Amino acid sequence: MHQDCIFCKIVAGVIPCFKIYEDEHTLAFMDINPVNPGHCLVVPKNHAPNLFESDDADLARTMAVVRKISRAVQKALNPYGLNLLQANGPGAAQSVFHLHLHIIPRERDDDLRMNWGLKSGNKDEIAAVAEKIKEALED
Ligand code: DGP
Repeated sequence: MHQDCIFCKIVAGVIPCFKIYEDEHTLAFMDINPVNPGHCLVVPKNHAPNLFESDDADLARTMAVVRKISRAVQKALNPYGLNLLQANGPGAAQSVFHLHLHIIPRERDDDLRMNWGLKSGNKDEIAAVAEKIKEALED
């Protein structure tokens, strides 16, 4: 665990999150600043600051979980579309330096641009969407 890494703290359970899925190597949880409802993140538990420094096995496992969660999001929310996004470096608007994949459900005409402003989401709404995604994972 990296002392100053917020996602390491979430992985360790020191900071709470709306968890969707966890296994030995990977954690999926809701983004606290959702750009659209259902916006969630998948991280390897082992710290790597970005894609360049990631471990092959961790990356492969993370991507497998990204697909699993994306399927659940698709089933639970039936979005207009779904994007994956992964940022490397401040120039790419990376703000948390622990490798993570964004799963972003799209809404019709949401006019979403790649670098959106971070705005706090409504916690009750985030929790409710997390439950829907978790139910779809169990099916
Ligand atoms: P990026 O800008 O690509 O590094 O994305 C980081 C995302 O992490 C951003 O969408 C907001 C989210 N985020 C930041 N801090 C927290 C937190 O403490 N909890 C959760 N759940 N998400 C966070």
